[in-house]
Amino acid sequence: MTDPRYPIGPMPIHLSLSPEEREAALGAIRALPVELRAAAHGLDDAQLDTPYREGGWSVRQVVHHVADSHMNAYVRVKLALTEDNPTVKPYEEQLWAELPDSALPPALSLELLDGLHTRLVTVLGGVTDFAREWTHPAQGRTYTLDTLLGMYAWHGRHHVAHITGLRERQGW
Ligand code: NI
Repeated sequence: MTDPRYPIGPMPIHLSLSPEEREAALGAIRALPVELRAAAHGLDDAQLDTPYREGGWSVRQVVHHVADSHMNAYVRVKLALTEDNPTVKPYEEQLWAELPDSALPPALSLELLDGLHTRLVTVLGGVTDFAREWTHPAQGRTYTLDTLLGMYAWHGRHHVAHITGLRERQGW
C-alpha cells in the first residue's frame, strides 16, 4: 500500500542532473499547466471541494497550492540566477492554502500557471550553469538549480497524481 500523500514517491533532492534528466525535468515543467487543467477538467463545485485523501487538501486547494508553490519556485530560480548563493524565503504552505483566495475557481490559478510556466521554462531554457547555488535556511543546506529543476518537475506531477488518483477511486 503506497502512502496516499506520495502517489509518485518522495520529492527527489539531486544536486546535479544529467543532460537527459534535465531535459526530462524541463519537459515535465513545460507540460504541467496542461496536465493540471486536464486533471481538474469537468469537476463540479462539490467534487472540487472533495479532499484528495482523508484530512488532505481539496482538489481546489491542490490547484491553488501548485500556483502558490510554483510562484515561489519562479522567484527562487530568478534569485539563484541573479545573486550569489541567495538564501530563499520559505513559506507556510498549509496556511497559504487556508487563505480566502484558495476558495476561488481553480481556473484562476490554471491561467496563472499558463503564464508563469511559460516564463519559468523560458528562464530555465536559458540557463548555462545549473550548478548555481542557493540556500534553504530551514535546512541550512546549499542546493543547486538542478535541485530546483528536479524538485518542481516532481512537484507538479505529484499534485496532478493526487487529483487523478481521487478521480480514479471515485469513478469520476
Ligand atoms: Ni506541494
